[in-house]
Amino acid sequence: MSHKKVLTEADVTPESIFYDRRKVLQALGLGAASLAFPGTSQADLLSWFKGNDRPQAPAGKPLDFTKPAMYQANLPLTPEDKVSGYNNFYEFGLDKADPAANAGQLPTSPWKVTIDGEVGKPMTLDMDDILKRFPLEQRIYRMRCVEAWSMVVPWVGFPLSALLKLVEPTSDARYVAFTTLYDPEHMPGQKDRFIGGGLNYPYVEGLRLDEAMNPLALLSVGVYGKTMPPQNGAPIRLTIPWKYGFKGIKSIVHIRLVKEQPPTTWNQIAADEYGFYANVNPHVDHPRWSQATERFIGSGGLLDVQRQPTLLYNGYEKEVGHLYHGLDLRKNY
Ligand SMILES: Nc1nc2c(c(=O)[nH]1)N[C@H]1C(S)=C(S)[C@@H](COP(=O)(O)O)O[C@H]1N2
Ligand SMILES: [Mo]
Repeated sequence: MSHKKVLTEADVTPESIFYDRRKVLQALGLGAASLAFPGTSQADLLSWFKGNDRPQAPAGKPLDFTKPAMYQANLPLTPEDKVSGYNNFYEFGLDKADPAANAGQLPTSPWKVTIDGEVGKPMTLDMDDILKRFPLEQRIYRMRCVEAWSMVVPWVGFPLSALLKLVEPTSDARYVAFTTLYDPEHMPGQKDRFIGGGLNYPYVEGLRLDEAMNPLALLSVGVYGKTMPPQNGAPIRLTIPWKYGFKGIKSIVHIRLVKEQPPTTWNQIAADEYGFYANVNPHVDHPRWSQATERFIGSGGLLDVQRQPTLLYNGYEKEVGHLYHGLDLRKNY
């Protein structure tokens, strides 16, 4: 999702090669760095290349949740180590392995979320409050990154609509604006433009109110049955399965109901490439690569890259197609 380098679709690194590259890097690192730092032990260097010297997140806690039949899609899941090892979270670096290596010390408890703006009952909720108030469910969703890779993820969360109803949106509320935590001390990408890819921080996202009220729109607090790992956006993030992954803003601290369409981070940096809507669409290509197919990240390893057709609205047309009737999807990408 680098906006500077001119990428073709073939440059988007297959995850099998990504894992291989980590191994090569580790091996090379050992060799090269051993020469540069003759006093350093191989174990220390290997540890450094793996990110083992950085504090790891505490293990996820098991959550209580139901499994509504309609959301238990019968699809092969992306394995847990890939869901939480291959991430985009630019606050922790641009490499897919950076979030897992660098997000471990993100303080996620206590955590508060403020919901305000065009609402009758603005409020600030503690995470414990949120977990008590909203019954959790597991939902198995397809997840499609704009970079043309995809996963199938068992999220645990609750409908965004439940939270929005609680604060009673006024008749002036037309959009919902979301903001990620701003904490440069713990998010190195917010302090250093090189690490953070030159994005504006804090990361912001938005939805039309009717999109936000759609039953598929989920606030996720866990994955694979346990609390959310920091690299996936602990303790609470958005999951909008019919839109490109960048709409799924992580580590949310503020939800504001507003009258006008709010600014969104990737749109601010490259408006011609990342629209406000960002609905998954095989017929509307990214200016630098095709969106017709995607690389599914499954249990396979090297040489087992699975390409599959991209589905309109990521396969959720029945549930969300009506939201966009009469909208030119080429203009409103
Ligand atoms: N705050 C924040 N949220 C973010 C991002 C980010 O860099 N910062 N990356 C987005 C992108 S591009 C994707 S594809 C998804 C990835 O979510 P995952 O790592 O849980 O798969 O998070 C989205 N949410
Ligand atoms: Mo993405």
